[in-house]
Amino acid sequence: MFCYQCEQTTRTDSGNGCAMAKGVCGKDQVTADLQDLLIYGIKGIAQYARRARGFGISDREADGFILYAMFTTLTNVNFNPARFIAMIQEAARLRDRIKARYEEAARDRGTAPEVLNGPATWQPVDDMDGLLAQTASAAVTAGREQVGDDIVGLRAMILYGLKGVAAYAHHAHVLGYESDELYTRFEEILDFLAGDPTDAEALVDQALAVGQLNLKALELLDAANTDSFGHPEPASVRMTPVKGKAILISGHDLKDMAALLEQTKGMGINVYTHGELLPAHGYPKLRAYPHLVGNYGGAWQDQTREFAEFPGAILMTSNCLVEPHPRYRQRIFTAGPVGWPGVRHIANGDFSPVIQAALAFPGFQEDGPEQTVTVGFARNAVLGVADKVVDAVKTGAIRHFFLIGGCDGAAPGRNYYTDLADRVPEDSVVLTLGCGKYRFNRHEFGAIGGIPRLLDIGQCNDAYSAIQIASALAQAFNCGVNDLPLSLMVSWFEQKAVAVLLTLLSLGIRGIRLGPSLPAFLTPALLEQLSARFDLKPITTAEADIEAALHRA
Ligand code: FS2
Ligand code: SF4
Repeated sequence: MFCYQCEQTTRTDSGNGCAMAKGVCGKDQVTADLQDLLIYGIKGIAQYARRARGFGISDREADGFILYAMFTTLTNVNFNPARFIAMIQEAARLRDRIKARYEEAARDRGTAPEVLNGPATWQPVDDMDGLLAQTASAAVTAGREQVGDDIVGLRAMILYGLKGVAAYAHHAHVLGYESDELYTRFEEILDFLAGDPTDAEALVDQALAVGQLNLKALELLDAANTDSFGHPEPASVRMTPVKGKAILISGHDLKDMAALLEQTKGMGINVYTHGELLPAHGYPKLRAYPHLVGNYGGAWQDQTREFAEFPGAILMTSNCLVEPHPRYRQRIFTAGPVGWPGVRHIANGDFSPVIQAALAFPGFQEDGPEQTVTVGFARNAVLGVADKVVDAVKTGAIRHFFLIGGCDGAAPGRNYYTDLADRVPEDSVVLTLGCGKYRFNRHEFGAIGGIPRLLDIGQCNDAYSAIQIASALAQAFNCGVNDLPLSLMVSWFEQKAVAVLLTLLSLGIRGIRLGPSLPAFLTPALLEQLSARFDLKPITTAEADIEAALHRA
């Protein structure tokens, strides 16, 4: 096992990465190795899918499978070895189907099909021991002795960025939004990785191409969400319980949430959002369900305590899942890409088992005190008052915008982001995005001329909204995004954040502050390169970084 895909990876003097029997996230060696093999199998599909497209052949089932299967390998998504074994076999089946179609098309046109190697020829064996014996060439560090840490790090950055793209594109896919252009580029980049590239410049170019591809995925997801559920609007969300039976829904998936709300209609069960589903309250078509009563709990890393205390059923629709405690193992369910051995999985969108569990548990015995937060400042809502915002900047009422975007985690260094939000001067606005906000979104921030000082744009999945807001402001001021009084303070944790960071870099955005620690897969040489080209900087202290942002240091 070797994995260094997330921020919380093991860091030691002798090297960074989770390499023992279990990763910090709880992923065991078998699951980690099976995930590597699955990625290897997916590269094999892409090798043939890319070539088949040259003959006008595409395979939508394989395209969708690639997104779903890659999503299962993100941090805190799926820990169930049995699911990985099944997906590895499915990857080989899909690859062989596309291979046959590609070779037939080539022969029909009188050309010899290309003879491919690596993942294209891999034959996964049926039994677990045999499979695990095949992991050497699939490991993320394969070839490190020959090519060195910089090349392995660049390959890893591309792969992890693609995992993030896969997650975003999968959320769009389940709502019926797909793009051939996205699939084509995605598979081209996977095919590039399958060739074990060693040219550093080409690798950097492909990493930025992943950033551009991610922008397409984010745009597609934004269209999927807003077409399906309306544009988010500012909405006040209750943060305390309401008496009655209860279901808690966590993760990011709006389709699962809509289906759960529909299936619990009129049953006397209250539905609460958790974690990254908090911004879902801003969508008019979701908010319209009266039994969507509020939000419960905070960010993902607090779930063991919060889920244990929640007196109903719990549904995880995507990351971040941590090992379910026995106190709630019988009433937590997974859906979509998520999995944990022994935890019941809803594969068909029928949430009856979740509803039965909710009815069997006592629910909340009384109402909690009223406490609310406001969500829903996505692009449409912010740009709807763009004139007011632009005027406030012109008159000096708003001096600066701090976008605190990204994830939360258990590391103590993450207090930086709370300090930052609390210390931002009174004449500046804090924009939030992702689950990093839960540490401070109940604090009092007030308003500037009627504009709230804390504007929540949404999930990490809503990064497109943030980019659109920044672009529109730049247009209004007739300048570039880098010239706006805007500082991006990115708190990264997992691979979606890698994808978003690559998007921002590919858009030429400079001076991003990244923390709480820098990616372990980036070597000092790579960091130096990114810093020279994009002025990418590590966080320091909240006071110093605010000072530097205000004075553009
Ligand atoms: Fe937070 Fe976890 Fe949103 Fe990330 S709930 S760290 O995977 O996706 O952000
Ligand atoms: Fe370690 Fe993160 Fe990989 Fe889990 S996902 S094994 S914590 S690097």
